[in-house]
Amino acid sequence: MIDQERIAQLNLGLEPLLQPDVEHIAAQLDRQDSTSAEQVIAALTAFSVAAPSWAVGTGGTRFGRFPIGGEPRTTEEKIDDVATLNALTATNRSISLHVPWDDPDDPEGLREYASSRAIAFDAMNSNTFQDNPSTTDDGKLSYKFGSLAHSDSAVRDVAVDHNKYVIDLGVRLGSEALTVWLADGINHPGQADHRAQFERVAAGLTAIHDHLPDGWQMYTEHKPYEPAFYATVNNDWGSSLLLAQAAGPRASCLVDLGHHLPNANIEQIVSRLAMVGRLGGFHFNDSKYGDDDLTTGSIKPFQLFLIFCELIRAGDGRLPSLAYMIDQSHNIKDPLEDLVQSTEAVSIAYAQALLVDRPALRAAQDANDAAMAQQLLQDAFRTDVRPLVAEARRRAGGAISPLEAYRSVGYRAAMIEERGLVSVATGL
Ligand code: RM4
Ligand code: MN
Ligand code: MN
Repeated sequence: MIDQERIAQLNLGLEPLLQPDVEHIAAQLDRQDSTSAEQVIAALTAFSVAAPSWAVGTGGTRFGRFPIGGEPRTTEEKIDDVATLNALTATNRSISLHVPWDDPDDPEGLREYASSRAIAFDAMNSNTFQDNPSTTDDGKLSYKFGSLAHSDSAVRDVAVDHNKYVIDLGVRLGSEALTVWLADGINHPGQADHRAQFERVAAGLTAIHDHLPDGWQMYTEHKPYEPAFYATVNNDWGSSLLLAQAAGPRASCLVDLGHHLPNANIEQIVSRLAMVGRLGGFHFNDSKYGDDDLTTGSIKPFQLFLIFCELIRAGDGRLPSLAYMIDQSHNIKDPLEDLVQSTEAVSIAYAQALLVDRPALRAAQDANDAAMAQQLLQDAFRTDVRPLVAEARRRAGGAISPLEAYRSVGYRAAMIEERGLVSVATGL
């Protein structure tokens, strides 16, 4: 674990450099009579984005996997890594588990463990895309041809039961949501009936929804392809919305930024789902081609900014309280470094979106003044808000420069020492 004293010490050297930058942007924002620097800092301080338990280990590709060393071997160690991340960023106060990659024997003990490190449990994720002997009738049933969409009701039943199990586990951990991403689909045209598959998934999700305890939410997550390469059942936001509507009032759609066909207008999708009250949350990442799971904001930072603009529009000036999570797979970077960078990118996009002069934008839109509308967006997007993001982190006890701090405390080397060079995390 990274000790806060050490972070404070590292910050001391950077503070004299940071303060003039913070003052400069504060003065700039004052002149513009827009959101003030203090308001941005307060919003950032309240914001948290969950880290996925499956992304603190190195991900693989179909071609290989190169463990980085010191990877967490247990859910406890994954929590330790997220606590370390949060010590640096002060912006990742919860972890999202994936079951059965994470399947604690003692959920209350795990909850205690996490809370002693100031980490809460975000949405639970159910895995019915791999065969799990423990939940598929001793391995007699298989998800090879689907789970909730399967033609065999016995397979559908174990998939529903698994989701109920994940909800029950989540209750014991203090989570309040379930995310359902399904690999169900069709690889070869004609292999299955589109409509029958969809109706079976809708029925399964309804049964899962019926099991939600009070106060719980459920998210349907769409994805156009992979591992099914001809069609997936929950392929896009339209299908996701239909499924959420079919499942019940507490189901809404989760938008994973990498789960769209190239050039999809994700910010418009966000607007539509928010409009009908079915926007549930996000899996942040970035991509060039498909579900690349690259560092958030590394390829399309403007898109990320526009998404946050839509969110603030939906929340009438404030960020709606949805499930904000990161979902990434790191093949060559140190996963914690990548998560630090993604968290920073999300905070930057959020801060920039807060700077948009919304009344002026609305006026420009109503006057059909496209040039002014563009300028207003660009003014916000081109503002270097990094000092505000760093200042918010500093005030919350995080690191002014989290990547540098992470490297200088030698966390990875210490973990290699403790956990070994070839430890392997469960996950992708
Ligand atoms: C999927 C999807 C899900 C995640 C799995 C591991 O592509 O993004 O959210 O749980 O990967
Ligand atoms: Mn996802
Ligand atoms: Mn994905």
